Amino acid sequence: MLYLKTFLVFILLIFLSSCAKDEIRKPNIVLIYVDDLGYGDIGCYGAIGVKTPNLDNLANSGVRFTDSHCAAATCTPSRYSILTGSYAFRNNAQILPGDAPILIGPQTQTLPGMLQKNGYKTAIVGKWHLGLGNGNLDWNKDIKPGPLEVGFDYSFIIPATGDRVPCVYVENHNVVGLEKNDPITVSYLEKVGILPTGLSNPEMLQQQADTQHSNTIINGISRIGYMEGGEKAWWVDEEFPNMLVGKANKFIENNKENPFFLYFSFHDIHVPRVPNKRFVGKSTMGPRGDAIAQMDWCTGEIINKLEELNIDENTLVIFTSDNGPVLNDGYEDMAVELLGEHKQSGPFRGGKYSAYEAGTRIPSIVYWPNVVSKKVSNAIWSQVDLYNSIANLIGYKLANNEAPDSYNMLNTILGKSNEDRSVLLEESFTKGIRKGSWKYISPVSGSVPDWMANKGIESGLSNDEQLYNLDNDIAERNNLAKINIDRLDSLKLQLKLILENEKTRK
Ligand code: NG6
Ligand code: CA
Repeated sequence: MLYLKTFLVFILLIFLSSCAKDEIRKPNIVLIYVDDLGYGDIGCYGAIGVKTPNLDNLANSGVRFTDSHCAAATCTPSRYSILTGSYAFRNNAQILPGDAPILIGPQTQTLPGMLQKNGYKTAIVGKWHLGLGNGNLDWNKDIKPGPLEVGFDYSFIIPATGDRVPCVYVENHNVVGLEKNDPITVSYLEKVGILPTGLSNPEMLQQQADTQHSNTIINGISRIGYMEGGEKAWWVDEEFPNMLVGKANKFIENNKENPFFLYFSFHDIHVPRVPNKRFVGKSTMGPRGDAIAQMDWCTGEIINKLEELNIDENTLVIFTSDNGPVLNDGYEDMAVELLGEHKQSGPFRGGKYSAYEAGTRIPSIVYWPNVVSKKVSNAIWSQVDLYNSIANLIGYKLANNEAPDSYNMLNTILGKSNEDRSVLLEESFTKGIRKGSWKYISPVSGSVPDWMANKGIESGLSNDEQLYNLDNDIAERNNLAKINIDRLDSLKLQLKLILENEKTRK
């Protein structure tokens, strides 16, 4: 009898403890990942030519960071790092063509995969740009491996970029709306099929483009790469905001009862910039500014949905960008001519592609009503740290070989601490390293590619070593490499250690 009683009490205890666990629900996580948004491009960071009321609201009750960084100055490496917690150089991640095989290997542990293991439903909606398939992909069959094979439960993607073919959405394993009798062919080597190109038919274009962006015309825009077929499946660029917000909010609705992770990866404000007509003229800067207004609206729609479902207080929202800003990135959209007083890079030098600060120093806002309080934080952290920090948030301990470069910066990210990352790697066409206010940039041999030089992009590439003290030289003008040798040597050593070790986190 005593035995039976003890047994029943034991069962009751187990039952109660499992109820308690259910009550402490894991927070939802929404990562809003904007494309090519610069430090100075939104209101709360000093934008002049465009208003961003939704983002300013987030910053009014969240943490706004002034020294947070994407892992690299271009998209593919940054995305690789944010999803794997690994520096991009470890897998030689560089801007991929639209027919590249998947960059994240099947054994790689990923942020969404880690969350999946911990009971989250995970989704990507928006730009992928990490490759699909294993080479020679047939777009008319099952498209895999892709996001579903590396940790996402649901995927609705722009496969590469808006300026690259194929110009179709892929939902889970298939091109959306593809008809059997009109198969898709894609090539980055030679023209396929008979569709007009920017070079053959410039009169068909909404925006004139440089030669790299003058291949197949889809929706009045010439792209990088050639495609043929799949006409019913072609996207309409102007509909990106409605389409992507629609899919993102549907995923949120479907998962409102369980923890979810949404990686909402914008097309804006990447080229081609052809915002929906609702946003045309919303800025004084032409299509680039209007695309920022559109991006602000999209963000607001996600927040509204969280509020409407009454789950905003249980959702950590992280808003940030994949690399710094660029004005002319291949299309004649007046971004340079209409810039006015607006400073897309804020006070920093360079932008997208650049080794200078504006390459990776981007706006980041962390918003979580009633958990995170309003703050402006100058702490240094990198997006590569999100993996480990989120693991800590949900009480998961990383395996030894998981997310090798991801530091636990949770307290900094939630605004509870001002602690800096001990050293910060900034990847670009070379490597930079920051320790506090000091910054070192590795020299490179050779010259800057023509397309960069022609577009007025300050690459930061130099045959000489560069050392700056951002405390009194925020725009990296005064190279101290020959003056402060000790500092130079110590930063070089830090960089060497990163490059030589397979793992940099504790
Ligand atoms: C570059 C393209 C640029 C853009 C970029 C990728 C040229 C000359 N430029 O190669 O237009 O597509 O790749 O941008 O082809 S990113 O944000 O995805 O890194
Ligand atoms: Ca980008």
